[in-house]
Amino acid sequence: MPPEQKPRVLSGIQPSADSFHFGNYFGALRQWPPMQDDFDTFYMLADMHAITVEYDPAALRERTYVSAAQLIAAGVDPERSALFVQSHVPEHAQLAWVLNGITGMGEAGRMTQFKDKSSKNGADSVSVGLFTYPILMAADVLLYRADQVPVGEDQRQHLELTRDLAQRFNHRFGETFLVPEAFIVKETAKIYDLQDPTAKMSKSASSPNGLIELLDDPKKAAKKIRSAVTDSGDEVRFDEKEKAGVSNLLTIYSALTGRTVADIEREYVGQQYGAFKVALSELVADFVGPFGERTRALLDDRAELDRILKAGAEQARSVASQTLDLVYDRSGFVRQAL
Ligand code: ATP
Ligand code: LTN
Repeated sequence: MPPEQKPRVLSGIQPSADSFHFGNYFGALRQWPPMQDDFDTFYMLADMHAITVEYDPAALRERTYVSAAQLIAAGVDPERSALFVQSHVPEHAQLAWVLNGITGMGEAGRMTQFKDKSSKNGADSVSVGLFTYPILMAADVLLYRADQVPVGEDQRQHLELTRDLAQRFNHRFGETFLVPEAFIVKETAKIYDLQDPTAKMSKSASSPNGLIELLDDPKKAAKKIRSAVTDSGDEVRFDEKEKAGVSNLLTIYSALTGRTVADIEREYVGQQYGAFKVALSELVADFVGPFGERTRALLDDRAELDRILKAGAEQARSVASQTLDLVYDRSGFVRQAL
């Protein structure tokens, strides 16, 4: 199929850490490369989202490159996808402003991620940018008229808001946006912290041992798996309520091998956690080792990364500018004389 006939996908990730973690990877990123077969794919480094909390500019710049390299190492193919940096495409900020005008304070205030983050940091230290973050995210998606948006469970509510805003704009100003769907893989929609298996694996985890980073040293990653918190029983069985830690490890095992959870349970019948954790720790080390090497090799050629991101931004802009033109027109802005 020629690319213009394929349905579109857009997703984004913030370059807000030195490495992506297993939550990002299994929850979202892993879905990105296979979607290149059937969709016209746009993958974005959300640097403008990353400045909504306190940050260091030099670190942001470096993390943007490291993030681009990790996406390519994970299988995003710049020949088949537009891989780009959000701030290279000014239409994102421009559309976000228009959408600000049709978003209610109340509906923005109901976003649970904002509520969680602001209650953690104290409401006074939270920026207006963090509050309007989901509106920028809606702009990201709607500019490309994306059909599907592959993300983890924690982004579902933001996608609901995106859908609401698309419908509202279409209703008030005429059909303009496509109403997108969240693409969430149930089994891996939420990966939990290894030290606190009731909390989601997150960059801002309380203990660094709670998350496997894709750029972790393989030995360190293996050790984190061996010392993951499991309950006091000894049966390798999937039971999210009673055995949250083991269940999380089973999810990771299944995702890494493509085997079903039931099949893995069967292999470990009559064995204790030890053998299971050792086997998983080896799988994890075998995954992060080559992944880190691929990423570091890509980072050795910054000029090539710059070239890839430039081509991606050009491709993205050619689509985004058309949508924005239509939006400005529908919004009643006077067109500049030619
Ligand atoms: P964090 O909480 O680690 O700071 P985040 O959700 O704020 O992460 P991103 O790095 O932008 O920010 O997330 C990128 C993608 O990873 C999103 O699609 C998100 O849903 C997904 N994701 C993040 N954590 C997890 C998790 N623990 N399980 C499943 N998916 C996750
Ligand atoms: N807010 C998202 C990252 C993100 C995104 C997007 C995801 C920014 N823009 C557009 C999908 C579509 C997060 O994962 N924290």
